[in-house]
Amino acid sequence: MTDFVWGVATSAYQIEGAVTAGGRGRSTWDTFSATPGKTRSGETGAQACDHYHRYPEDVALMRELGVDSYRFSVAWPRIQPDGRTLNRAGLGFYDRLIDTLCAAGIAPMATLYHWDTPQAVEDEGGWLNRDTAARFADYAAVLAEAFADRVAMWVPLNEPAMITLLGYGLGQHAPGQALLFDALPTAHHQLLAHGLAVRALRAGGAGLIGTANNHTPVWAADDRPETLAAAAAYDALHNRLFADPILLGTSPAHLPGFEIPAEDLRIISEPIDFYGVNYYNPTRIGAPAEGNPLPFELGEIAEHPATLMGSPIVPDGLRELLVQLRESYGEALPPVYITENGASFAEDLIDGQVHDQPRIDFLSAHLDSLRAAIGAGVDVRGYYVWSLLDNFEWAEGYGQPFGLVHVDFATQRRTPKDSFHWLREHIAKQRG
Ligand code: IFM
Repeated sequence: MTDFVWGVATSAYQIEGAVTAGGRGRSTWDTFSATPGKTRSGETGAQACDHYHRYPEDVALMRELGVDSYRFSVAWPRIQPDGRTLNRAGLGFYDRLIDTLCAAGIAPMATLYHWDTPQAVEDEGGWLNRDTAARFADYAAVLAEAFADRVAMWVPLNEPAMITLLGYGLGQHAPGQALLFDALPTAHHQLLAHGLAVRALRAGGAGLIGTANNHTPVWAADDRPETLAAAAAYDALHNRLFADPILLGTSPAHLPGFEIPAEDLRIISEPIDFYGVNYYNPTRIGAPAEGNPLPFELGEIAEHPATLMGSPIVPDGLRELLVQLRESYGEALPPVYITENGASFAEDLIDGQVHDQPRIDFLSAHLDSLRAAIGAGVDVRGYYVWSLLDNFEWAEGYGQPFGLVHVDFATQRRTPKDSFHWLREHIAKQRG
């Protein structure tokens, strides 16, 4: 694995804080997290890890870790506070971050959108409004012009399926709408935004352009026809909703009634250079109980241990899904990067140390699984740990530490955990 890219990943709202600094506009997550009852104990990303001011220290940590690449996201409301007007001070922050990364020999991978929509764009309908895709393409063009000379890899949208399912379908994330299947236009418009952004980035001279889609192996709870139909419906919503249109240029399989017009599919399936996969766990699916408005029931995976979030720990699921992707998409699947993988565990800072052996076991087992997928013929070129820092885990607030580095949110003191030291040695060994 000598040419393999080792990286860490974060996102703007989860770490930056400084939500009014440098002319940043309000985002949907500022609004949502300030709404009583939406996040754990009303926690918000207003301060988070204060990465906006402490990025030099965080880049120094990455350098110490020895990663090749850093995947971060750009906060759209810093660049276009009202979703239209350019804010040069916002560009300035990322300009400094990117220069600091390049000086440290760390290749920047920029995600354009990791869920923090400018509130002004949301007020005009957000992802329910087709025009948001055009707004997003303008924003992508601005970023390409500013950073194409230094950003090595680009990801237009992070986990768009989660925006559709959690943000507009179930209302558990910003903007907090519970529209169930009426949320599907947000998938269409995000897909269009992806395709238009790919075109805008290419026109602006960007290097490698890809995705960061969340994938889960779907395990049917039994083999009754109604359970298999439920599993296919869930697979369509979680896995195929974005992958089929982008990779195959077709409307997603097993989603009757969700047809994307051919002229949009041509934009959406604009060729990409890599396919980013975020993997956390498999999902068990049962047939829907009477009265369930959804065509499936989420089941338990009790035979595996779980993270603090309650996600089953199934390292082999990574191999399983990568092999499935290769089988489903064949030559249409470009080289793959694992753009996120990681876990939260209950852990304490004691005498300046965090002994997070469960995270070491988690990462080690998932890397073994990744090697098995490569051995089975899947072209995987890199792996990004989620996450560099403990951070704001959306509706779960600060209660789910995912970091290789512990953050004391009262003092902002950073403490590398045992997993940080383990990964540093692991990367060094792989390089030989
Ligand atoms: O923290 C999130 C991230 O923002 C998107 N992918 C999953 C992570 C862990 O839940």
